[in-house]
Amino acid sequence: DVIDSIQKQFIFPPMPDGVSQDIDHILEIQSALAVDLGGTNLRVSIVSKAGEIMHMMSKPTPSDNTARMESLLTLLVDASQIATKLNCRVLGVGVSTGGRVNPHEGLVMHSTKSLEGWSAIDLRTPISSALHLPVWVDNDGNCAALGERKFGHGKGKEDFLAIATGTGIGGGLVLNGRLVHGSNFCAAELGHIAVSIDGPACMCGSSGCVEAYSSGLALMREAKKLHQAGELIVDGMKIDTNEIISAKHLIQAAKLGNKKAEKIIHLGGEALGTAVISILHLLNPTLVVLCGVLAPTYVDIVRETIENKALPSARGVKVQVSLLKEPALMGAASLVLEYATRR
Ligand code: ADP
Ligand code: BMX
Ligand code: MG
Ligand code: CA
Ligand code: ZN
Repeated sequence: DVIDSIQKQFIFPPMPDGVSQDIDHILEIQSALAVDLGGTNLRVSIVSKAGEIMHMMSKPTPSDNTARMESLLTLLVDASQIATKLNCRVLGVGVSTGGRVNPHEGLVMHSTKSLEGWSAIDLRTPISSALHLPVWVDNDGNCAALGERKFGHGKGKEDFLAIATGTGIGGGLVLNGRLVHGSNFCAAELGHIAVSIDGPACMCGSSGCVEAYSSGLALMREAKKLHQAGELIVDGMKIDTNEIISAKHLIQAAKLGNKKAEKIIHLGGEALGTAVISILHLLNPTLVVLCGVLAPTYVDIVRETIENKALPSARGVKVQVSLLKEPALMGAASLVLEYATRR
């Protein structure tokens, strides 16, 4: 408030009473409402033009479409009220979601079982009717790449790849400075690059996809198997009886010297590295940004796999862990912040 009054007194010349509201308007923070809908979590936040997360809410992703849409709209309405209190002027809504998305129509065309039933869903119409704001929608891996391009390691880069590790494995590709969507919005679905002819079943209905080896869900599947065999818990580990066994426990076990857990994680990292090599040999980008919860776990193994198996000319690629807290959310915000002000 003190700064506010100083700004009003000194930066802006004194004005008659009626005009002071315009100054408040100038001092508003231009911002976006950003959504990230993943296989496990639904996040809604207010992101400022400078890339600051002003407010964040999250809840587990509901399991049916009606509840998903309801939660989404409720959180967005709450966020827009909070935005007013924070003096944020909301320019629009950006939505990052799993699935193949037609961004021109704001439509989720198709989802794998990780968002069961989330197919042929028009997100733009209900959100824009409820909030009276323009709405942008894109795939979450694509949004992660956009987040990296605007606020992260991808700044100023012509060619790079973003890989998002979460429940699944998402991907986003920037080529010649542009995000690639492909002929039917299925480009950069990196989770479904095959690394084996047979291999474990994938949520997409196929098998041997990198997602079936390296995702949070894949590690959870293996952690549960180990636990059932009584081979997960090692000295220094404690798991409550009601706790759901997940990737987190597998990583913890590996760190505490569980060799079987270590081997599973190494296989996940090698699978991811193998998928990355395929992309290097297809596109030869300069940078790969690893995003999401598993990025720090996998980065060294991915680098080592590239070093051992990629063609010498492709090995120069930089592999970096994202420094952003929420790359996909930042990318969803960037859709609004880049395009709302351009119109
Ligand atoms: P979404 O896939 O919904 O976008 P997140 O990016 O929040 O979700 O990631 C959720 C996944 O990450 C789940 O599979 C969960 O088990 C896993 N996970 C969450 N925290 C950790 C952690 N500390 N270490 C490893 N895995 C984690
Ligand atoms: C799945 C697929 C991708 C998504 C990726 C990461 C669906 C619903 N999802 O491969 O589109 O980018 O998961 O998603 O088809 P997350 O749930 O890990 O955030
Ligand atoms: Mg996600
Ligand atoms: Ca993608
Ligand atoms: Zn698959």
